[in-house]
Amino acid sequence: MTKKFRAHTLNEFIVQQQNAFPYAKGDLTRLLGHIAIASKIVNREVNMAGLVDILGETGKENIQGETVKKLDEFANEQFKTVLGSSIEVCGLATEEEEDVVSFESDLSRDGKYIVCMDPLDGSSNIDVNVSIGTVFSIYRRISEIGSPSVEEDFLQPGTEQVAAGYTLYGSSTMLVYTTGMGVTGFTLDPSIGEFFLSHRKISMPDPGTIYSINEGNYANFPPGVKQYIKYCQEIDPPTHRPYTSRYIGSLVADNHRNMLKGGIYIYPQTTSYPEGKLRLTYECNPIAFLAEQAGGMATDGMGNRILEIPPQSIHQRVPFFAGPTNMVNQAEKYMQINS
Ligand code: AHM
Ligand code: MG
Repeated sequence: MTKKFRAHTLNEFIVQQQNAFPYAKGDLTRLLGHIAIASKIVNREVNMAGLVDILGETGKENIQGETVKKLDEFANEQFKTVLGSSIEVCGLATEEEEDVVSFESDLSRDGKYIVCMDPLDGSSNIDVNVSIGTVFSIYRRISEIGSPSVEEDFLQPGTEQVAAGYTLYGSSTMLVYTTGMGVTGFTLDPSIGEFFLSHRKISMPDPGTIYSINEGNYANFPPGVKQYIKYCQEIDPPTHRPYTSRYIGSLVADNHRNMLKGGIYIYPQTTSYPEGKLRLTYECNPIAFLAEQAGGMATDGMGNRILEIPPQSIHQRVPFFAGPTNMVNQAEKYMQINS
């Protein structure tokens, strides 16, 4: 007998989840739907990037002095347009904008939520057809509904996230998100433009067997990280060491693989980035929320849970250690011995 197959779309799934909360009005459901739509538009451009003349640099620099690629700019504009015309979001903070963007229409001012995001992360991989991603965090605003959003709305600790996720533009396109009830993954069927449920209750294998770090920076790593790398490389079959080294250089893709296969991601403080490279509000917090929801953890390597670090500014950087609990604890141990 053929097994009956019932495909769940992303929309069906988020509506089902909403039904678990009798007082939910559907705003978050619609907001996640809007993020999915903008992601599909970005996905279309990412896929066409080699064909249309969109690759290459704009010649401009973003506020952090990094070169802005055309696709980064395109993605930023798409999310701004889609979220700005939605009625659920009153403001947006992105990697490409120095200040928060407050949506000023009457409808937007009534929006309950703010979004922090990196519209297209992994810029160094754009031109070379390697996986990149969109990563986002959603918070309930703390300013009064009906007024413009204010910076404090965006400086809430990660523990206050209502939802977080990413879209991975990889060999297939996936949207993975959490609302604090586990992590769920959806894969885009490009022929009909629909995300289908493909990964239920993602759970990180622990301990894993992969470590992901840019070892080219080895000489500039803190002693604890250097020792942890040596630990990963030691031969000890009962603990599955040496671990495999995998590093794409795209936060989303590296953490996606690690979450599915079991691996630790580390971007520590270095000489060039004394505070770490990754941004707390729109890169580390969403990945940390997902890591915890998949059974893992995320810290700054100095004993602090990422989600509890109070952001001082929207572009604040932080050292980042994320992965299965046993692996992150082990790395933390080496960091502490050497501090
Ligand atoms: P970006 O926001 O400019 O793309 O930088 C963030 C990226 C992450 O995706 C990635 O994990 C990291 O930077 C890679 O940095 P490096 O090239 O220094 O290893
Ligand atoms: Mg980024």
